[in-house]
Amino acid sequence: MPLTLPNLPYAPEALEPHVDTATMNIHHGKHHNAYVTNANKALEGTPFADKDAVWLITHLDQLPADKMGPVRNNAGGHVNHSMFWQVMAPAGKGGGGTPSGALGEAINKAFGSFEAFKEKFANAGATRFGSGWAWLCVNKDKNLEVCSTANQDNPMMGKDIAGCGGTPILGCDVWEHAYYLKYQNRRPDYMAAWWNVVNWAKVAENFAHALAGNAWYEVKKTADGKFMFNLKGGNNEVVLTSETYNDLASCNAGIDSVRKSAQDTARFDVKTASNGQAYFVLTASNGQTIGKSEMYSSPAAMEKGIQAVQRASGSTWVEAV
Ligand code: MN3
Repeated sequence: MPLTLPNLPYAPEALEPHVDTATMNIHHGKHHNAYVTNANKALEGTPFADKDAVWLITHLDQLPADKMGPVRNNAGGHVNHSMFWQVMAPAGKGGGGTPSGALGEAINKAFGSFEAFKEKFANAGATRFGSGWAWLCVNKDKNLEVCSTANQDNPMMGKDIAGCGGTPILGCDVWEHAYYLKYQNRRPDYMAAWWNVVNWAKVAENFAHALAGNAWYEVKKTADGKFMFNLKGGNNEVVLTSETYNDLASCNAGIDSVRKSAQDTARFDVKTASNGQAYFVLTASNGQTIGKSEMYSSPAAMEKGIQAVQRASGSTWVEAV
């Protein structure tokens, strides 16, 4: 399915006076829409036309050379803006305030205080020359980091491409199109006002998913020259063991189908082994068996395994060993 423009989760005027209505209408209806249209145009008729946007920006090196630039910019723009609308909410109605709970604690731990974090984040946005984004990310060690990227790059593209890596949980668009109508050249004023509409509950949800999503796929070559993968949870336990594949490309396709299944069409068939332990079989929407889990001592333990598979989609690292 081609990429589609998501609806705004609030009315375009809902973020007034901090983000003005005209900017919201043009930003969502014209700019974001153009990224979606142009990404679809670039991928039309290719085997990548039905890939999800996160897959695309995390597999740029697998695209034909002439598609890499357009997909980097336009699927990147789509991913970035899709998050941007979600991490904002009307001031006083979900927007503004201070992060609490695990996120608040992690911010204090990483930056010293919420105020120190805000200063670092604002500085990342203010010093980004030209167009780009300021980000709060969960890095591979599960710590919080602030960074900025140029244009429509996203930390999920990886450090080699985007200049910084990690799973973003908050992003601020610092392109002029995000603020110029109201703030003209005063980017710092826009960023200062933007805190009034940051939806910390959503950022906390992103944080929880990013931590849990540190599950990863471990690709292995078997003794007889075939390939298989393990899906490993955040604490490195094996959640799922795949079938064997004749080549690496098929193995990677298997990983993609797990990611997609876990997002959309997962069928987790629960089985009981003769010794009373439980396991599950993950079956693709076309009926093909993707893999089976390890044995679990209890249904509750198995439920955790299923949840780990579901969470791993969208934020995984593929590593060959
Ligand atoms: Mn924008």
